[in-house]
Amino acid sequence: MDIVALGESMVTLIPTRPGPLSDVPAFSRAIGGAESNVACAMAALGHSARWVSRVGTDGFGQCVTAGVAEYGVDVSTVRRDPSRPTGVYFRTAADRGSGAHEVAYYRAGSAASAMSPANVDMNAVRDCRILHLSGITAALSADCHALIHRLTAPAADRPLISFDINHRPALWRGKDAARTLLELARRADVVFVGEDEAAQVWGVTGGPGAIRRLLREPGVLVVKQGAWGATAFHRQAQGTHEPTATVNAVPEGTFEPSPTVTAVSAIGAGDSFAAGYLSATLRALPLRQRLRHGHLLAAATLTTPTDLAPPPTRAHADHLAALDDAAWG
Ligand code: KDG
Repeated sequence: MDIVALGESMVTLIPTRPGPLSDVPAFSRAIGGAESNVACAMAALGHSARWVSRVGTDGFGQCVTAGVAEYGVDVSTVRRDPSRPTGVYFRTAADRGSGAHEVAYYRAGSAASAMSPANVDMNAVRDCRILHLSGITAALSADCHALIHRLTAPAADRPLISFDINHRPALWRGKDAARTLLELARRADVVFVGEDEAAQVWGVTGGPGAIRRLLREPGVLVVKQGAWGATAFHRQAQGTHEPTATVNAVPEGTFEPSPTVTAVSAIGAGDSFAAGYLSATLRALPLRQRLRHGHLLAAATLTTPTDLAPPPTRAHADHLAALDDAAWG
């Protein structure tokens, strides 16, 4: 597999009109899950992708699994647990001023929250070029945390570990998000984090360079800076699929501005960004092109109400990413 993504996916209830959860009268059903969002976008771009997880035997488990499979993702190792439900979450439309969403999770005790090193097919997880994980899974349960800890353990033959911090405060109440997320990020090869997210979790406010120092200079660090752009640091070759010569990294970090779009909802945009960046990494494109592919996929999701938008085709994305700097500035 080019990529394996492990994590919980849920039925997502999207409001049919703006307003607080207390007022919204009806919702439409979609699917969401940070890691499966990445797998779906990668599959849509032509990569082989697998999603590894657990769902209930309820209809929602069937719906989520079928929805991910529709993108061409391998779901053959997703296990169904008759004793636990599939997670569900509701959210509001983005607030007009702040862009924030009100989110209500119904996922405590879900089938995915019972994932552990004992009930997940570890060979299916490790048999890939990139293993994509996120901080969400570590927050779900002690077993899930143990699983992520095991998968990020140093090992000579492990795949490239991509880790998106994905700080979800609602999942960390009473738990130490800062310490856990820092420890996991320091074990990863490629780390994605929002500049605002790093400030929220770790209180680090000195920009991308300060985040890099805190994380002890991971092989690749991508700091997302919202509507402004993103900065990537690339320390060294990350495996045989990563010819250093084509990367064009600079020590102070490579900044690439975001295209200007009218955002409908930011939920899922970070996953799309990661997919674009990782897809371009697998294709050994230069660093600026990796950032541009990340921005292009994020723009597609930003402009839709759902957690994942079908990405542009690879040929279309290549065309847009190759436009000159004036079009990107
Ligand atoms: O990144 C988008 C995800 O947050 C969304 O799809 C739902 O996985 C989700 C979560 O745990 O919030």
